[in-house]
Amino acid sequence: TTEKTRIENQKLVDELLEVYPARTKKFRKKHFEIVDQEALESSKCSMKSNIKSRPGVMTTRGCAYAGSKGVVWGPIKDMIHISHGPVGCGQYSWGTRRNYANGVLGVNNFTAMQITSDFQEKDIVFGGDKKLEQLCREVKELFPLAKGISIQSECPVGLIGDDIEAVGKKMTKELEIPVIPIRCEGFRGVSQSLGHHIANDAIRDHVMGTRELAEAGPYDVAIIGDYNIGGDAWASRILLEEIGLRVIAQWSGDGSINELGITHQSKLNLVHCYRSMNYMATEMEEKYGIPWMEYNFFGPTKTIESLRAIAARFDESIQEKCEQVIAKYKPEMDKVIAKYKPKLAGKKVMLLVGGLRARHTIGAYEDLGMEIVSTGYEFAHKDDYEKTLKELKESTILYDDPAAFDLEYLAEKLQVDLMGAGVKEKYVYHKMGIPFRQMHSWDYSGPYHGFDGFAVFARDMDAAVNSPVWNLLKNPFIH
Ligand code: CFM
Repeated sequence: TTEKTRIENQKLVDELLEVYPARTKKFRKKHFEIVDQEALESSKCSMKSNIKSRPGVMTTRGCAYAGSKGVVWGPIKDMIHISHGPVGCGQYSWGTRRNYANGVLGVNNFTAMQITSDFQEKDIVFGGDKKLEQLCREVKELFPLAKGISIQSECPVGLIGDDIEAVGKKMTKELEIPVIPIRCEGFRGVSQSLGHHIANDAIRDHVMGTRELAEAGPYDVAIIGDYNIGGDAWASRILLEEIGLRVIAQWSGDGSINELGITHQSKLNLVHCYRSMNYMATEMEEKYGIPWMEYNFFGPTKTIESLRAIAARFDESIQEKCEQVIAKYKPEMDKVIAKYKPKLAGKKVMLLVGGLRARHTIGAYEDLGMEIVSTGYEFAHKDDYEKTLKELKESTILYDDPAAFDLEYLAEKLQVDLMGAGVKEKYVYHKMGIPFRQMHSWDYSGPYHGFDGFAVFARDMDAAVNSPVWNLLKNPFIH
């Protein structure tokens, strides 16, 4: 029974925590929760989250710079994003997120570039503002069609007290394109999450409401928080358009600065990644009265549910088209399920993703008959955990900012059939003989959003779990 599993799982987590020294154990204990009936009924979660990682305990989190440059601003394709500071941050985050964008590289798409001020000792001692000005001028000369520049601060910029705001003002005037300073120094906050917030605030202060839509329509919507990983936003956009809506902006996958500037004229903001962009949705609601809603385009069950909920915000013509679209794709989706469910039903899945997907992808796994036995986040907040509870069954193990050891211990003891996390985890699990899928980058695959995405998702999960290679591998660690 689930009650019995819950007690067993509680014991498992207690055993896991035994390896830690007393104080660390006390601290880390608050980052685990075994879902029980009470939590399910109340949707109240006692999980501690969004607090500093325990020193010495390996964390998979990123930093504020990652959250701003890598996540929110980086995908804006027609701007140059300067990694301002020492060369490493820009270099090691170069091309690591699969945010696809249309356009011609170097002309109207700069997403594949790594532009950095490459701080040297001299810049740390005497300040880097002059160098930054020079860099902005060079950018304008090299890429005259770039529609703006963002300055993404790395740690030292904040530590030495450079005035990038003054540089931004001066350069905006001189170069006649927006030059936007962003104070996303990596040391701020406890993870990339504060970087999202800082990046959102910079959009609010420098871009929101600055442009006008040539012709506004009754069905104008904006996609907020889809980064077009492996083409996700494209697979989502076509569905919204098919039900008769007009997508006026994509935040920020395959997006442009103009799209950011006109979004205050949207009729409804559709929020996919709540964690990274809820700030802007509420901002536009407060300032311009634009309603927003969350949706989930992973797996046919959630996609259909979401499409209907979106259509319900509009008139009957949209609702009618929505039903036609569902009727059109449903047989295709049933075919995908008929093909893969028999091979995947009952398989146990464990997940660790950033701040959203650990709950948003659950429905897609369940559409294939797979079961989530344990899930959690790197940097989610309390509201994310409470939203997650609605997707979980009793006895599921929930964790926050887990250490590599925690995950490996649980994966082994729970005998999971599939682990879904990031590249830092992947090869450890392969060595353990456990099938693995990257749930950040989609493992060089995708899209996973929408109906098109589900066909790819199902194929990929089957390929991972049922690969004959696992039979050839004798696991040296598990016997
Ligand atoms: Fe949102 Fe994301 Fe995520 Fe995220 Fe990220 Fe990402 Fe993520 Mo990696 S914006 S919170 S900071 S859905 S990069 S596209 S996969 S950790 S779960």
